Amino acid sequence: MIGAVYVVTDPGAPIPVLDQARAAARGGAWAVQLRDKTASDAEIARLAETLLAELAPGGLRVFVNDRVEVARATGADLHLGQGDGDPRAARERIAPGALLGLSVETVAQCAAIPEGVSYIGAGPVRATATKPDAAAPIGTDGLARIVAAAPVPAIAIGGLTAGDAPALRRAGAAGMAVVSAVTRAPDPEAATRALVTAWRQR
Ligand code: TZP
Ligand code: MG
Repeated sequence: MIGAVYVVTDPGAPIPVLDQARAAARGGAWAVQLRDKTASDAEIARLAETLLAELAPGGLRVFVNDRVEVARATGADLHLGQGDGDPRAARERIAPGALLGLSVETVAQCAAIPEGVSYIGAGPVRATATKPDAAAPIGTDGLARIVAAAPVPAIAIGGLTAGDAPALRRAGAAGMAVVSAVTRAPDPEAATRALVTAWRQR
């Protein structure tokens, strides 16, 4: 149910968000997340509807970050940060078949993962320039501790590249999420494919 490669889009990257998502889908990503702190709900909804119509039929999961009502209105999946409001309330608002993700930075936060959360985003595993307010990196050891404490699959995030895939798998992650490794790559589709290939290698 949770796939290997999850690409989070970045409106600050060199190519448009829709093209980032399309490249990720062509490259074999399991999911994309629309993450934009400043766009309006209407803009995010329009992007989500476009991606759902184009790419969900091929199996891509489409998440919106921190927009409960956009997820409800479009049928998209939802990802929440720790400060984004009550995941239980969000679960009640979104479609029964929609996935719900929650960011987790510490083992302590694993005790507060309510039923109805589908996966956690665990990190930042490594230092990241993409999220200036990110907590200190937890490393693959910290990731393994969170994996052990969490009642749901963990998707690693933060400063990750294809070379990290083996260590993330050893730590027990269900998948890996990236922003810059795909959205700022010279060839985002090839970069996504490289992540998928690295994840499958064993
Ligand atoms: N949450 C924790 S780290 C991060 C988010 C959204 C940013 C990851 O970006 P990158 O470019 O893959 O380091
Ligand atoms: Mg948030």
